[in-house]
Formats: sequence, structure tokens, C-alpha cells
Amino acid sequence: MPKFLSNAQINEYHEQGFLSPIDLMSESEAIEIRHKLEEAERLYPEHLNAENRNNAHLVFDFLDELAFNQLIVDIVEDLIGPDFSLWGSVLFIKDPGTKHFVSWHQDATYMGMTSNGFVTPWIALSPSTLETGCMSMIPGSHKSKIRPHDDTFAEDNILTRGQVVKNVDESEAVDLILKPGQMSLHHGEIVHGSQPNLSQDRRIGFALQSYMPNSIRQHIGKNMWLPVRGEASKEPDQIELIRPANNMDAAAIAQREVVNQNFGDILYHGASQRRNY
Ligand SMILES: O=C(O)CCC(=O)C(=O)O
Repeated sequence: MPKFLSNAQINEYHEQGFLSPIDLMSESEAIEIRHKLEEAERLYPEHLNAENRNNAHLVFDFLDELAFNQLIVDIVEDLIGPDFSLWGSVLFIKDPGTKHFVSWHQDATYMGMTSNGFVTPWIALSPSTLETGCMSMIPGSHKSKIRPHDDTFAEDNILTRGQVVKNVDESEAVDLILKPGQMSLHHGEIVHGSQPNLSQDRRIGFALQSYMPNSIRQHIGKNMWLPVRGEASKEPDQIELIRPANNMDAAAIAQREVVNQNFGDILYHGASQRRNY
């Protein structure tokens, strides 16, 4: 018996490789979180600048609360089962006036997992529209397994390696338009990307990337995951992460640095270059 989604929504996710939109919270609640984020950017710029937007949920309580949000984890359970952990998170921010974009890619390509049946909730903290550069998905592309990617390291490409899948039929793309407070969910192997933000406002998305069934293992870097629900992994190599006690407490900052180093070791494994994020 699903906890929140209908059987039709669950089937849609498995068939299309994504599900959108889901109403997560009110617009005013999302704007309140945006304000907390922007206040944190003001207070701790070096911890949230464009090169330091991975795993901020490990140091900021308002992002940690999203990682454990009851509705999100119920929906994740409906999609991947009752025992799962969170591998990481990314703040995808496109400021007005920049050319930042996300090329067509599959998340799982460089994540080094033994299986790619994991899910990413992407939460809109500002309007995500055609003008601001919402995500677009190629329906059903998660069924074609991992396609070859070219690492471009293109300057305005937000992805670590600027990796891109070639020969995507863009006429098939579905745009995921979200109001603040809505979210989408996507599969680890779906082909997706996003265009630059042409508006005067920031486009802010928080991706909980990704919730992993505890049966999955990391085979490139260290298995450092935050247990979220159900029976935790009993594998001897599992390193359990802890939640922040307070915003920016010293132990949490130290833990995030170790996790981000591991993230980099995994995502740039075998790459010709390594960027600062
Ligand atoms: O925020 C974006 O535009 C892209 C995000 C993305 O690629 C992801 O969440 O996997």
C-alpha cells in the first residue's frame, strides 16, 4: 500500500523516469526557505558560493529538515522501497545575467553505484519556468541504460565535468515547470538538462541527490551516506553520516568537508581535469 502516491503515479514514474509536479509546501513556505538560504549565503559566503553548493544539508538545519521532510520521504518510499539513505544534495542556482546551463546527461554516469535505481527529488525555491531555465526530461530514456558522455568542462556548464550525452532528440523533451514549493522526482538514469536563466530573478532548485536503497553500494569512493528510513546497511564499509546539531556547527562543517572530498574523488574519477566543486 503506497504511503502517498497513487498507483498510477508510481507507474508513471517507472515508465517515464520522472514525476512532476508534486505539491510539497505552500509558496510562502518555500519563499521562507529561500530567505533562510539567502541569509545563509550572506553570513557564510565561502560555504555556499558557486563552488560550494554540494551537501549543504549537512550543515544547515533548514536544508536538513527538507532531507527528512515526511512527505518527501513517504514519496521516496513509494518509489524505491522502505530502506534508504541520502547520498548527497546539490543547490542548483542560476543567477540572472549568467549563461549557466546543464547539458543533457544522466546523473548515474559518474556516481559509481552498483545499481542506478535511485531517485532525486528536486525542490523549487523560486519559479522554475521556460524563462528561468527549468529542467527538461526525455521520457523513458532511463530504460536505455547509461549512454556515452563527452566531458566538455564547458565554462558555463554547471555539471562537474560539463558532461553531455550527444544525439538527444530534443523534440521529445518534457519541461518540468514548477512553482516555488513544488517538486519533481527523477530516476538516476533519465536523460535531462536545463537552459540558461533569462529572467531577472534567481532560479533556485534544491536537489536531494539522491535517495539510495540501502542495498546499493558505492564502488568508486567511500560509502558515506546519511541513513534516512528503515533498516540501515550492515555492510562493514558503511560510514554513517550524522545530521547537523545546529546551523554550521564545527563537527558538521568538518563532516561536510570530508564528504565533499569523497564526492569529488567519485565524480572526477578518471577525468582529465578536476574543477573546484
Ligand atoms: O537544476 C538543474 O537545472 C539541473 C539539475 C539536475 O541536473 C539534477 O538535479 O539532476
